[in-house]
Amino acid sequence: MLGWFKKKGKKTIQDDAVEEQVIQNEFDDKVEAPDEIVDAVEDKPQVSEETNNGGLFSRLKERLSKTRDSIVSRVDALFLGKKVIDAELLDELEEILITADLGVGTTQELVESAREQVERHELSDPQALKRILKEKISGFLHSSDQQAELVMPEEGPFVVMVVGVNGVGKTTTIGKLAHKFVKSGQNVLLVAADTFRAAAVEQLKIWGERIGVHVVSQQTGADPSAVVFDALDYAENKDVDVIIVDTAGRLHTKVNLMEELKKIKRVMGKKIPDAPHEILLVIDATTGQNAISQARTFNETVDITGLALTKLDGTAKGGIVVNICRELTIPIRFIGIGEQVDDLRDFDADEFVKALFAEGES
Ligand SMILES: Nc1nc2c(ncn2[C@@H]2O[C@H](COP(=O)(O)OP(=O)(O)OP(=O)(O)O)[C@@H](O)[C@H]2O)c(=O)[nH]1
Ligand SMILES: [Mg+2]
Repeated sequence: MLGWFKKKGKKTIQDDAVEEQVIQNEFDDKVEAPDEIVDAVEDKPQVSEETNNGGLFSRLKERLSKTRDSIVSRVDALFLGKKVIDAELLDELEEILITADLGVGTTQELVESAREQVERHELSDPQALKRILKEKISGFLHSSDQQAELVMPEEGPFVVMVVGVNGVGKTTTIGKLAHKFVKSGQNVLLVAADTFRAAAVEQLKIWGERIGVHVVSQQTGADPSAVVFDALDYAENKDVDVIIVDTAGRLHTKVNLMEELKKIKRVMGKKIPDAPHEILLVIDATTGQNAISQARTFNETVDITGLALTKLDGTAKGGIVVNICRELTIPIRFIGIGEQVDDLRDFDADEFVKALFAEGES
């Protein structure tokens, strides 16, 4: 398992070295949220008991089962009983990969290289082709995971700004991420800069209450940049290690809303030099290929430093992970595999391939 964050110049924090104990935050303000919001959030399953790595891996495997069925099980069924690789088999393989959202470019690269190897008589056995497929997928996944861990500044709080289109899972990911930091002994502060959607502030406050983290907020309709400015002001003389800022969902094609993000970012930089240190784009894995254009546009606007890919548990189209790694140079830092607070995983390419191809302990 890779470490998932480190302080500049310090050792990586190992996820599995961290005790499962939740360290109470120094802030103990309690917030009251309306009943319907409490119900909506509390309907979600609570923290799972599972802590060992074997259990965590089998849960990952189980959550990726729809994607595994759409890629690996279909490939197995296609290859079953086949002795040779012919044009028809390659065409069907191409269709499977496209349907699983690996993307046209990725699929063509995979299938063309297989076709060439067959023509050169270097490849004839379908099982060997499956191995090659796995190696190539693994290669694509490794292409962007070099800087997967978060790097926190040596001094002052680590400021994370979370952005993305509507409903992708930003607020939920923030709750899960804040919980990870709290478990690692960090003092976390959440900032409700989604002042656009009614109930967005309450949603974040409920997360804050669940995980024992203070939330700075203002009323719906307030200027998000002002909320952020005041929050950073508030944090100035407190012992805060991590500040995570929630922002309103916005379509990447809406220029004025994208400009607003630039402003929020600028305000952070004025208050804390180099902030935000991390701009995390949340992408819904069920979105399909539109995810790539979302990432490109957000990146052009605010320079995305990392990706969180959510809802991989609910989709057969998890092949998008492969395409994102191939098409973008932005590392996938986290994957969301469910609605529970501990369903945010560090993205580990090797583990992902193992889970996808259903290998290892069950
Ligand atoms: N199955 C599953 N559901 C998820 C995951 N992440 C988030 N969700 C669900 O997706 C829905 C939307 O999540 P939010 O966190 O409110 O999304 P958001 O991006 O903050 O939405 P807006 O603020 O309205 O733009 C909720 O029902 C979440 O429980 C995940 O990894 N898996
Ligand atoms: Mg939200």
